[in-house]
Amino acid sequence: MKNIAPAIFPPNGIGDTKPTNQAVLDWVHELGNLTKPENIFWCDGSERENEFLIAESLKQNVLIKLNEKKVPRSYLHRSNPNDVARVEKVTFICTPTKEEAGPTNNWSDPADTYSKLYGLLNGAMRGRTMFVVPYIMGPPDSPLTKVGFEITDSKYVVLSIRIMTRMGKIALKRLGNDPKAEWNRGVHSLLDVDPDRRFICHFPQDNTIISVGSGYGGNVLLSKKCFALRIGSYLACKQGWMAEHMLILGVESPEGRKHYVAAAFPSACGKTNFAMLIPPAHFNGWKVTTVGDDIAWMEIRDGRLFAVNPENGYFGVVPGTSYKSNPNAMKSIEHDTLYTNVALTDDNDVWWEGKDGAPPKHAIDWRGNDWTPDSKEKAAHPNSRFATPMRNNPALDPDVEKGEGVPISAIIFGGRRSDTVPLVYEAFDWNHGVYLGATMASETTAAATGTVGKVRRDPMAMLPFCGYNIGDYFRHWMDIGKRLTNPPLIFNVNWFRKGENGKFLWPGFGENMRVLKWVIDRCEQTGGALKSPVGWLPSPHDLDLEELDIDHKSVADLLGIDHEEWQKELAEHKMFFDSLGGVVPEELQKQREQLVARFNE
Ligand code: OXD
Ligand code: MN
Repeated sequence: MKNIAPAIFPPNGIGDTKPTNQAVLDWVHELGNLTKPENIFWCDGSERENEFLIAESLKQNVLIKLNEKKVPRSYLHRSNPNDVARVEKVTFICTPTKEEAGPTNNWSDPADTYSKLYGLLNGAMRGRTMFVVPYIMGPPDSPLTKVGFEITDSKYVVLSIRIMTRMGKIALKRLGNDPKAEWNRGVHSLLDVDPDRRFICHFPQDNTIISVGSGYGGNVLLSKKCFALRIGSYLACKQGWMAEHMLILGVESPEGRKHYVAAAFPSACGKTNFAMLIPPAHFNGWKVTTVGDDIAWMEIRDGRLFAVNPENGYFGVVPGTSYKSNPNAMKSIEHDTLYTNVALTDDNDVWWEGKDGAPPKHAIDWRGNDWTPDSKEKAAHPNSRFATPMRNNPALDPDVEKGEGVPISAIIFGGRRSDTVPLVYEAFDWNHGVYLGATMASETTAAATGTVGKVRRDPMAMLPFCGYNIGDYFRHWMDIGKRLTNPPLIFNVNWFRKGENGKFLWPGFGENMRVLKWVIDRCEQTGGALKSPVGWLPSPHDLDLEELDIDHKSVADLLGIDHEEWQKELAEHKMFFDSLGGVVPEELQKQREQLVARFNE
């Protein structure tokens, strides 16, 4: 087998920051004996270490240095063309019983899976360096913050984790020496990047993840989807908090009144764009700030929900990102950014479909082949990504490091739906809001392998990320509601509704501020609404549509409830709940019956 990750040999003073916690040392020792690396590199997160790893990655062609003038301190990585997205069909939740993983997860028996994976890992790091990467998820002094370690043989993973988390000594300090302290064990090996030997396995009871055979971010940056969401959601249910696939943003009025909103959208549906929204000129004086763009960890304090962003960087979808769609993202990725699977121009700049300006006359595409505007293939892979530190974001919220988190006034659910679902509506109460989340659906995207554009139910955008039985997850949401004396209001949005001509009815992007403003008005009890069978709906004059080029018919279509479409939708809700095989809590079944009854009134 060709060694795709040859060992590197650091000089003294680099790669030798060994933790002192005996449990960590024992675990690394065990994995070292199993995978038999050439050497072990103990990461400390320092600048010097990072520079050394970048230099070695350039030598081994793991990275390509980009034009220093155009994109300073930035690099391009190309993953194997067979390995460009999360693979849900080889993602497993390995709980003692199948029932604990529930009807929406692939399950496999923990003992059998450990044995299979240990077989694959046996000798897998021969001739390679084993990196031990300590990191924390959450602000340094937050009670919600958790420690993880990832063992990996990929330099790209180490460099990415350094961007995406608070990595290195800070985690060793947080963990301390208690051998019983809670920390996540993550093991990753590229093996030979063979799709037939690719498995992403979670052992929630052991706080352990083993991922083999992939080098794509979502499968291998174990801090993110694997720990912060799958294992995180399991721990959250057990410990009474919430781990959600949500962005967190702040909205401040010209008078200085500020609210925080958390929003769950499936992968590649615009969470990063929404989190970095720039209000249109009409909203002069309004400010939107980003706390997080993908994951929220939330807990209850004084009867309210408080959220932190466990991450330290953004791993966003590149194609479509432009100064028109997301100026803050563009500014964030102009420097100190690690790109994956975008195109490389002749002057070592990066390019992707949807970037501002004309396409280059010639480029090297994401597979490393020549590309011209006449090529049939895309220059950048539709799921090409940037990893960039959140510090790069000009709209970063000043309270992003606040240990107690930010108080959440509203939760928004949303999906990509061409029809049926109105632009925005509000749930009648918490449990109705849980129903909105539980039945939300979206057209699938390139973030995961499989068909693109097919409507699938994706409860709370957590279908691929809930690390335990979805029925228990719904129950957990309702239990949280019982403990909240000042719960966030819950909304559903759909930026993607299309008109009869097949064109989007809503302009989206910055104009989503108009919807956000209504959400805030509702939180402040100043916004008007009409009662509809699906929830509180704004009438056209409840939305501020001034200075927006949109006709009355489009607004009516955006806010309309088509009873025929909804009969189909209601039948699909039932089919979805039925497909879950009896795990859906009684209260949610009741919500469905009440919704049906409201349509029949
Ligand atoms: C992501 C995803 O990468 O949801 O954030 O797939
Ligand atoms: Mn995501």
